Amino acid sequence: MNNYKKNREDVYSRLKDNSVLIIYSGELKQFSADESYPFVVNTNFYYMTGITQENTYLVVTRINDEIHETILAYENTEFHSKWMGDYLTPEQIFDITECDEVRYVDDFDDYLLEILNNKKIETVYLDLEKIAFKGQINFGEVLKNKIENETKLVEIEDVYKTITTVRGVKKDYEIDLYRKAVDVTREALEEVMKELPNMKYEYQVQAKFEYEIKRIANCPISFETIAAAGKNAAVLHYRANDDTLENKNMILLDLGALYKGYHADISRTYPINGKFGELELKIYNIVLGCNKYIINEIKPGVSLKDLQAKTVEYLAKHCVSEGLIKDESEIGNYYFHGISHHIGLDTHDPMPRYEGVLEPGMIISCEPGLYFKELGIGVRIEDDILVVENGSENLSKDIIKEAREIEDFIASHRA
Ligand SMILES: [Mn+2]
Repeated sequence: MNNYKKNREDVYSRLKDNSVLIIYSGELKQFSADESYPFVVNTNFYYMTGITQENTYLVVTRINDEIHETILAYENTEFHSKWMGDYLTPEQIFDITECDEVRYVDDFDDYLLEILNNKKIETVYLDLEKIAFKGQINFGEVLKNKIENETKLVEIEDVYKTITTVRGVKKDYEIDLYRKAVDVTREALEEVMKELPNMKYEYQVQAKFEYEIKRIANCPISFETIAAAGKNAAVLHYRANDDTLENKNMILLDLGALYKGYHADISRTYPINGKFGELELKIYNIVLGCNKYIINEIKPGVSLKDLQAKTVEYLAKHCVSEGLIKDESEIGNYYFHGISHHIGLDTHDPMPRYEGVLEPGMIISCEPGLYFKELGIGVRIEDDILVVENGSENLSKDIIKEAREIEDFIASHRA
């Protein structure tokens, strides 16, 4: 049984009998005349099928515990093949998904009616994730309205939390892909460090990283690269990357390579000229100490809330003892984000169990930071951590972060 089929089985095992599950891959968004935005697949659909093609449905009926899986996808036309290349053929879809049946997506409405007319079907499961973004269509909602217009005899249930809960615990094949995403990020960061002392602008650091991940493994970015020098590092989601590196001591990089759907999410803070200043080093080492302390605290049974409380306590205590703040209550001015989030098919993977506790197989970030804007200093050090039976494994442990190691690396590769 292949990975995607196994993922589907793990979801079905939590659903009721005499039901149908319908998941949609999403639509291509028009950009201008004949250009569209790059297609971003619904990650729940991808998790269950391995397909990244637009306008594709997974429809699964379960009747008297008999499961039947159908994929509905585009039919190739001469015109489309000539201009854009081929859509997946039915044979390719069988190969990727190991589903039972492939139909053309033009048949979707008829097929839906056929299923709803089956008197055995009592429940329809849809991905009804409520996204509050203005004006954006939720395809689950569209489908829900359509079904409610056709029949009042079925109960519609949201399957979003079920799928994301299954997704929360990563399978071995996913962990392998994640390791690859982190390793590409490591290799690219090393190339960045080698050239850093010769660079003049934040965007050159960004460009170097993004070029390298593309060159190494054809990876796109996990999210918009943050390359924030000096006081810009105090802006959490700094996007401009257009400032000069001149007269700034450090640059904060928050970035990652996206490998086959899996998002590395790494932060490192480097001295631009290759050597940490005294004050910079003091702040850097508090954040590094906190990063290592929290990684040690990550284990099954612990919640992200516990980790956050420990982070605040650690940073406050050390900032006071190093004379950076007078009272521990001031720490909120210099550390003001969460220590951790789940990572996987999304950079911020859905967290249905945010209130719950960590389990083996979950992958989370560990990203303490300190931001002293008035000093022109911001530091964040972020690793990607796999929760294992007896604690945690730092998947990004090979991306160097000791101040001395960074200085030595830059010095020994200086052009
Ligand atoms: Mn992060």
